[in-house]
Amino acid sequence: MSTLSPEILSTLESQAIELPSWAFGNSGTRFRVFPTAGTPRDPFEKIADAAQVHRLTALAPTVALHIPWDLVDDFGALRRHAEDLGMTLGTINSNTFQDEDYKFGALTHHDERIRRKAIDHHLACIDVMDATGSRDLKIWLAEGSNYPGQNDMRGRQDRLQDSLQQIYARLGDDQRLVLEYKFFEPSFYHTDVPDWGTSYAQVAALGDKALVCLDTGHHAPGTNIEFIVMQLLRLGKLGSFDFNSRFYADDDLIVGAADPFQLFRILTEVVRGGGLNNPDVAFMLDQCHNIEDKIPGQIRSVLNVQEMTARALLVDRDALTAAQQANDVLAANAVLMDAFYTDVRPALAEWRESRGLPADPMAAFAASGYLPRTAEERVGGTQAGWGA
Ligand code: PSV
Ligand code: MN
Repeated sequence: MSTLSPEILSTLESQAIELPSWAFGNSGTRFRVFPTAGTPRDPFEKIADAAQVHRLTALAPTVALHIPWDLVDDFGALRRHAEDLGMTLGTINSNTFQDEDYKFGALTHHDERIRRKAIDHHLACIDVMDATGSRDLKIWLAEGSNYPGQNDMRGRQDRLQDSLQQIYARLGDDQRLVLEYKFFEPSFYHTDVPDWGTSYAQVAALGDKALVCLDTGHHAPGTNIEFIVMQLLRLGKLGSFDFNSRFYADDDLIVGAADPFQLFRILTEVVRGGGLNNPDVAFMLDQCHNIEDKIPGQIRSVLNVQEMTARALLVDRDALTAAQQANDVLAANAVLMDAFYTDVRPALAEWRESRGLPADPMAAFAASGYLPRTAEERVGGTQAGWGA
């Protein structure tokens, strides 16, 4: 008998995870970017690769874009290309970390010309959203300082709020802004949006269409991330996840690879807080595949999220509540561990087959010959990467 009930399977059927376009381009560390044969040369090819993930898993119908990396002349054409492949275009990510002008800040900068330029970049991103039909603008800021005294931290918060207000005012009725936080890097002394509290304070002052983006890699070691998930859901301000794994800092490794138990705990709070299959909470990946093949890396990632979601759905809520109410510490913990230790992979494979999907999407992709084919076809041009 399957370990997964029909109710759980029907919940899993609605799960959708957004893929980042940049996961399909070349990436690396500050030491070296290793190119791979067949890497997409433009956003059209990135979306074709993303469509492979969805074709084999039925889990990833949308792709997030990054501007200017994914700038094209005709976003209507990119949108049609995506739709022809059964995909839609998702979150638009702004980029204020690769322009000479932004060395000392962008939305927080004291130089009004530079701050205006950064605001205008976000307004241009919203123009893109209008053309792509995207709902969310995701803002991650590389702003801060390296030395005590270098900047007036208070003035920068005030200017950030003013900049965000101007961006917020341009959003359409059905559009949203999500503000991502990160505890350090590239600045090492202070960061302008370092934690969920700052992001929350900034977006709460804007209005209902502004929410927090939680990137799982952006916390200090030992942080109880599921507590933050619980709190943001409770406050109605969790707009999106950027899923990935970290061992040290912003490693951007495959979600669920470094610490599957943490992913389970996060998803358990998502289920508890009504965040699963809730259109207000976007599930996205924010990853890079520096040494492994990119498409299989993304397939593995969405399967990891699905597997841990299934385990989170297995938590016996009634038994958990009863044990909690009885202050039965070990029984409560055991309820959670029972769900976590349940191997759902055979049941998911069987269920996939019953829906006309491959039981093993990783093997099916390897057998498809897609990678050698694209390596042969995609000759010439410039492979996509951080700068393209
Ligand atoms: C940089 O840390 C980063 O990984 C942020 O998490 C963003 O979401 C991503 O880049 C794309 O801009
Ligand atoms: Mn992120």
